[in-house]
Amino acid sequence: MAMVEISVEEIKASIELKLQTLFGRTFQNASKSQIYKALATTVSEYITKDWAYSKERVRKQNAKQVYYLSMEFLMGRFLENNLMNLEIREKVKKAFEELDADFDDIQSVEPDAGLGNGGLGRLAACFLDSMATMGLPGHGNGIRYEYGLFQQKIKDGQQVEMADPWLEYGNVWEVSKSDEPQLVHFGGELEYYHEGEQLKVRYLNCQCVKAIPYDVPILGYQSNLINTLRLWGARSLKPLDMGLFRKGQYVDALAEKELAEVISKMLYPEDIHEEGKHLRLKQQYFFVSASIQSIIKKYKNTGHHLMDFHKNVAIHINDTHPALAIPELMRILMDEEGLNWKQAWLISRKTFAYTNHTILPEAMETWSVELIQSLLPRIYDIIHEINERFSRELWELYPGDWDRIERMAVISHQRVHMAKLAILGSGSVNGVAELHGEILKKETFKDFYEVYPEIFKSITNGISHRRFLLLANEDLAREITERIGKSWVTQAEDLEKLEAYAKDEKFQKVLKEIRREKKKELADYILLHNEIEVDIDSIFDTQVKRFHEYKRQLMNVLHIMHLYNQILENPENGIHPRTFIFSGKAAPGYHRAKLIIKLIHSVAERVNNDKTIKGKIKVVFIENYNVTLAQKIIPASDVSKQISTAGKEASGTGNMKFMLNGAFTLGTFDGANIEMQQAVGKENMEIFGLREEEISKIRQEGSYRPDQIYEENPALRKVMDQLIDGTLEPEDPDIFREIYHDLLERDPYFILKDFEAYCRANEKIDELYQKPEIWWEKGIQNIAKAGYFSSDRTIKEYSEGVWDLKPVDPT
Ligand code: HBZ
Repeated sequence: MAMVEISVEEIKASIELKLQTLFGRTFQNASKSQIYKALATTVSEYITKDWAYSKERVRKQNAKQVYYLSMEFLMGRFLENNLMNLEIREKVKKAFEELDADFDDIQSVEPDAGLGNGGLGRLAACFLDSMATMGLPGHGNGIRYEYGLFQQKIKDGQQVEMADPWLEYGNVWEVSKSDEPQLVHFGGELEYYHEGEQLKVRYLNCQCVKAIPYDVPILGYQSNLINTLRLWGARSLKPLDMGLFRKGQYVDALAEKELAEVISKMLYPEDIHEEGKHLRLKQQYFFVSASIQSIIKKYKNTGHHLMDFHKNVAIHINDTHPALAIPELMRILMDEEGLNWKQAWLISRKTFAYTNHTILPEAMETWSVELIQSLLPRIYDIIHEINERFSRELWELYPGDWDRIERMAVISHQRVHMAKLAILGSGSVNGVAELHGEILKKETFKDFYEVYPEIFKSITNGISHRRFLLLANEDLAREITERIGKSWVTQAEDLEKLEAYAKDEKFQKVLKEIRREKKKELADYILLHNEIEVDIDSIFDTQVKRFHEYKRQLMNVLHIMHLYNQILENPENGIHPRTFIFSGKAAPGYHRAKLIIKLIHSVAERVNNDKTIKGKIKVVFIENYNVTLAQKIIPASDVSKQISTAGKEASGTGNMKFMLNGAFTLGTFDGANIEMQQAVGKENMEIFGLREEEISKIRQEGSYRPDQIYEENPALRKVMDQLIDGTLEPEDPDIFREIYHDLLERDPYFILKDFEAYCRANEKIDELYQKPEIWWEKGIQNIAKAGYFSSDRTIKEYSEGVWDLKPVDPT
């Protein structure tokens, strides 16, 4: 839907009317939440009408559609994003002004839809935004978790997890379709039998769960295509057992119902780590089976032949979590639609595409044969057959090479390897940045690359530049548009026109003032939530992301301790004041990551309360990082820290959001940082530290001795010793001892090795910041070159190179 024709008066009238009809209230005596709902319902009604036309248009044009299957969609708030896409944000704000109410206050009632952990889930959300904007028929399929990612509280410097019941007060944006359920089967036994020539299968004694679709409309900017995010909720098929109920066994009566519905209860909070839990496998199959069934049903309604399925449908699997979609499609095509193995396999390989998001071994999914066999007997049989046929093919290719065949087997050591299944069943496999794609080919999936080189690709990630600039930094967006016109909103490469303004003093000043305003807003937030006063003229130096050792938040803290020591030694030290900002969650069971959060708080306590350093450095940890907070923190940041150990961060996407807002990146040669630097030039980004090849070599040689670095670098030694000498937690001086020992003895993420270079890079930032004409010129250069990192470009590459998808004709 392009721009909505609605006046300020009409908006006000509609809100008033909705308040009366929904809640029996007037604007004056309505609560914030009622006003939010009245506004959101107004907007959603506009959308739903066009949604219907949109589906009709896609159907009539017989357009190919893509389904993006993902366990995670980290959507954030909908209201303001939808208002932006409908181009009525200004008018709504005006309406609120006239009603004498604060729009920000009202929109803050909306929960942040946190159905994801981090990068992988946010990427899925950005892709939905781009597909709708570009007129591409692409839909998300996932799980309607009742509880999103936990809310993080900090108590005594430690992370405490609280539930996130985000649906507690309803969700205005979803439409539940309880009359269009799919049935998903678990467990039971199989009975194979013949019907004429054909081998058929019956399921006996299985547990059946109802999957209810909840559809959320996905709008694009100035686009009249509205796509769908379909989230599946689990419902028990059995009505409450009234027999038990009458006998007074209420709890037993409810238990079975609960057992089914627990499937969509909550999001697993682990990012980059697999737990291999029974319920997690159930979640995966639940949403994958429901999605594939409903996709096939819809396809069959078009009347096309199933052998042409892949010409009309592409299915993307977001990492291996939805990889069971492959055997599930095979199952339906063979068992229910009567196709033979060869036909079903051909269609699968032409339909599916798989993206890998990490090479960390602990994230590689495998499931025990026993578990899959008992929970999904038919699916197991199909995976087994895929493996048998593949092993035979390999035997032809590499006769006698048992080692290789064993290495490549989908089922080995009594486990099913999901990445291998995903590769075999897909026509395209991709990494998410150039370096990552290369590592997949050369290392992680080397054997498979040798057999199927043509299916391997790298497609560098991107971000929704509309949410993270037009929405999150409205003033900056306006100033950009004033100079280069509005085309950048849909053609992000046009940001390049800003290069002409890089040396323009006026524009530099504008950027500086807007940054200052954003820093002021963030400082107010910090004062309110952390009770810490920060200086908005200090450098806001930010590292926000999930806590993981490979992301090296620890290196950041050690450097802060070092800087603090330096200032104590030399109080006249000429450094520019700096505020170090951290935010991010640690997986609840990830002890070390949580300890690093504690360390940041201990250092903050010490540094922030030391009057002798005259506020030269401050350390702030902002609790409960989520999409909404990202939109607040990123535009207020001067420096973006992207300091993962080279080779470990597949791409990163936070890095791109900072660049887009004109922050200066201090990063390693990792993930998309490398491409960002290629785009913006060496002088506009500070890259430091070991490269991936160097680290690989050191690892292979086994020659790394962190203890030697400790011996040779007195400043570093001092910092390390402070971890264990009671400087930080006098009451509990051993609390950080394990970190100390691990750094000294193993340092698997090369923190000590990169420490010196990291310190130098930080000094460089300090120098640069003190030369405003150079600093702000670099800021502008970064914005100008950020266009490539829009998810519009990424989606264009997927559409053309993977899905063969074309925009629908808007008329
Ligand atoms: O995906 C992230 C990467 O760490 C990040 O570099 C990248 O930018 C982003 C989007 O591509 N990965 C994740 O968020 N999660 C996983 O990679 C993951 C993979 C397998 C799992 C669990 C998590 O079992």
